Amino acid sequence: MSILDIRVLGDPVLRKPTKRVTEITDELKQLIADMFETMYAAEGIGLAAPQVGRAERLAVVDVDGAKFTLINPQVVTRDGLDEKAEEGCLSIPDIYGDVERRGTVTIRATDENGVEYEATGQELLGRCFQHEIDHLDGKLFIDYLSPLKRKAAMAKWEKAKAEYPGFIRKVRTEVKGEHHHETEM
Ligand code: K2U
Ligand code: ZN
Repeated sequence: MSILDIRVLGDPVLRKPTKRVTEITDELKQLIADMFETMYAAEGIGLAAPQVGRAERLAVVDVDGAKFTLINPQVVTRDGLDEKAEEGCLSIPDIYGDVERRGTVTIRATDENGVEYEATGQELLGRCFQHEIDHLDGKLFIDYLSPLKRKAAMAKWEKAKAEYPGFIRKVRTEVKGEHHHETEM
């Protein structure tokens, strides 16, 4: 398995419509495994295929150990109250903003074995489902911010994006246990 580069805001792939998955090939299964590994290395709870440069309807989620592979996901119902919570995005590092979403969402998707399933998510899981499915429609959480908040976020991003030449964010693995001490003088 490998840790993939994450595409950041400005890369057109994040706004491209994604293609439905028509065949679950070994290559796609490898991509799913790499997306999980990349998500964990980036300390995320979700990751969508466009974020690793693939314009396909595929995302992965792991909220408190509840793991989901979302192939061709769709929202079936949105219920509950509108809930506002702060969101971030692995493709827009260090930018956060309050996003209002329905509290409960039921989705229908296919898993990596080609089995179709439905899942209902509330709170963080429900929000993550909606955040990832938005990615597959080229939608980002900053699109929900008020014009003023979005302007501020974009101004901050204009400065920060210099750290990501080619709109690429390299994900580093945290090497467990190895800590570098200053050499004793
Ligand atoms: O898709 C992504 O960019 C990963 C997102 C998913 C997400 C954002 C906001 C709310 C729910 C899910 C995150 O950056 S993953 C980072 C994170 C970790 C714990 C809690 C919230 C966000
Ligand atoms: Zn995101």
